Amino acid sequence: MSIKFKNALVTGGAGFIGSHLVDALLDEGCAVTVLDNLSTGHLYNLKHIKDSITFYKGDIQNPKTLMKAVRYCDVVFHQAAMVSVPQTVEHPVDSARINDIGTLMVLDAARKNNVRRVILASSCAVYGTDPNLPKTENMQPRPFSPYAVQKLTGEFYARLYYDLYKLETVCLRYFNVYGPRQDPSSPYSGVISIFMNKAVSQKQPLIYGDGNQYRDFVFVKDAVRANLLAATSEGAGGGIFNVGTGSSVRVRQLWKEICRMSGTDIAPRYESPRPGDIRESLADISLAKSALGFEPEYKFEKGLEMTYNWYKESVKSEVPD
Ligand code: UD2
Repeated sequence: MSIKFKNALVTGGAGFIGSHLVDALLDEGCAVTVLDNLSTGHLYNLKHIKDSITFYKGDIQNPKTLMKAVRYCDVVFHQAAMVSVPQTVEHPVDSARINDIGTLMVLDAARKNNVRRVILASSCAVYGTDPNLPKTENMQPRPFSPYAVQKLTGEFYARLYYDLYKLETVCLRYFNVYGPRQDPSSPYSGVISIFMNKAVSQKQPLIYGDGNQYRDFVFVKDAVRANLLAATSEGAGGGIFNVGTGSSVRVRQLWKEICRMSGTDIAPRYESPRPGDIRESLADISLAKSALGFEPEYKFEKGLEMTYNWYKESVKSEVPD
């Protein structure tokens, strides 16, 4: 891909998706600045490129640090957030400060520094309780967590900055992103990271419900490509796009696949469904295809294998979490 910008800021660049994005931007010859308060991100994720980036340890809510980080950037990828849904349920006000005010501050810093385009990490959480599948961007959002409301608010602000200030903004609604570097250590971590951790340490996984619930799992490198396309595609400004694959995998089937890959044969433990969980999730990605040229490149088996290899290696080298 040939990108048309030289200087990029990645907020949350030490995190799971952010750090992969930093790698891709460097590969494209971009000068990259990272702003991260390391609350959930890890310097470990940037160790291999630490001499090639400008790193600011700081909060998006600190105007001074934010202005310093955004200066000279033509594109901002805003990944920093409180990313756990249950955490935002426990801390609705604190999370709103980070996810709403923080996002507004990033947009405003971009406006004041004449940034060309801002890409916001949004979420399929905004679809909430709507049972219709697959999800299309024109469905009425029905958020049912503070996290979902906050992501939706970010989208509204993005659109407002586009209309009012002519700042080009693009919102990407991530479905279930997975891959190397996803931190499995919290009970609210992504199911793939938890299952990988169980498989490599030969422990029994827990399946909530009957395991027939399904998700649209998208490999992190595909999510990164969607970001680069969103930053470069003509006419994408003001848009909102699903980032998924358009196909789904059941949780039960996911564990089976990981067992096959790892030579494990541990039967999962089943518990009642997790409160608030949606049953099924699936993206319609036709808009991202037609407007951005987005096409997922990693088949599920391939992405899962790359992820498994990473977890296997990181257990060997005892990656700090
Ligand atoms: C995803 C996003 C979340 C939000 C939400 C919107 C992740 C990590 N989270 O939550 O940020 O956007 O979508 O709907 O991408 N499960 C098990 N065993 C486990 C862990 C999970 O059975 O040990 C099940 C869980 O009950 C659910 C499925 O796996 O049915 C996926 O869970 P998840 O936490 O990975 O992601 P999800 O879809 O709840």
